[in-house]
Amino acid sequence: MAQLAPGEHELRRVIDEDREVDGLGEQELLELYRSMVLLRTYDERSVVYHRQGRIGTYAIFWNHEAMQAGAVHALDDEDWIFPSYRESAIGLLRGIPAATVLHWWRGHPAGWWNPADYNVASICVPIATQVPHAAGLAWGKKLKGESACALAFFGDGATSEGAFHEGANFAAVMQAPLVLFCNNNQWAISTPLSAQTRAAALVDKAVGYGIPGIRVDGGDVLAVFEATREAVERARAGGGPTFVEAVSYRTAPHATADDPRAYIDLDRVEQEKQNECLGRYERYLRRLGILGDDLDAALRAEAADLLRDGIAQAEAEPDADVSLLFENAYANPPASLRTDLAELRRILGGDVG
Ligand SMILES: Cc1ncc(C[n+]2csc(CCOP(=O)(O)OP(=O)(O)O)c2C)c(N)n1
Ligand SMILES: [Mg+2]
Repeated sequence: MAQLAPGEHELRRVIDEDREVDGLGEQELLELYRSMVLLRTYDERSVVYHRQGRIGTYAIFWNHEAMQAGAVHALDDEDWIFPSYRESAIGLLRGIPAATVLHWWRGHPAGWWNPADYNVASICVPIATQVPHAAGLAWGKKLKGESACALAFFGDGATSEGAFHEGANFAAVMQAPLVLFCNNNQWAISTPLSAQTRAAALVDKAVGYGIPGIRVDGGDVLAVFEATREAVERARAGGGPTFVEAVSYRTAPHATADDPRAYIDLDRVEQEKQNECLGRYERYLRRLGILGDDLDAALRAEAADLLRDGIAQAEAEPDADVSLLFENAYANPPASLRTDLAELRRILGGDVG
């Protein structure tokens, strides 16, 4: 079952083939678009907020929106999402306020949420460590006889990590209801995919775990939706995990602290930008006559308002007490921490906390 024929390296597509996806009516197609516009707006505003010094270093996800929205729309609310920093705003699609995610990027504790409130785990920065967490949760759901599954987002670089292997192998052995969703944007900061693996395609890794793999165009939201839905249906039916490789190209810097001009082919970036995922989907919906100028403008204004309110709310939050930097690090804090905290308060002029 897990053996992939060479032809299966081909990317599954919907938009470019001008076909339709079963079960997606006009309303669902527009909901997908709305989610992508929300994510795009969040991302573009966040780069501006960073430049204005209003949030800290930020991991840009421009041109990743199709992968994120397509995957999440294939889930039910009971299903769990395990994001990496690249999917930091994924919770917006589950009702997490924009202010909460912006707080997270401002390093404020108000940026933490209770994962069980939204079935969205906390944003994971250590590469691939969310994969075993997701495998464990999915296995737990199976043991309890519940129908929910879990989806873990991770990058191409993450597939070289031990935690990815442990999570994928464990989920496969336990037949846990897990979707291993790989955002293959072909870069891990400055490391290209060619230096990451000798595998012809990342989806080939599925064979080693004895699980099915699907390779899909990550810039095609409908293809991502369809592929993820297939993986989710298999998981719910007791068929265990699926590896989804969504192939795209990182057209923005890794993060606001990165300058990719030192290592990336700028012509290739420009070429990929021409086919970026939101514009591609917008053109598809306009072709079908589902989206017009007025509705598009209304959806974009709605997202812009949400972000304007979100940043205002985040900035209105009082600073956290600096003692938080020292708390919860040691069961028995060494005495030096107390002097360090006193020194920090002295430096800050005693006006914080
Ligand atoms: C365990 C660990 N090692 C190294 C890093 C530093 N680091 C941050 S992002 C990154 C690249 C990850 O690339 P990829 O998995 O392809 O995800 P992408 O950023 O492209 O979404 C690395 C190595 C880290 N965060 N965690
Ligand atoms: Mg990557």
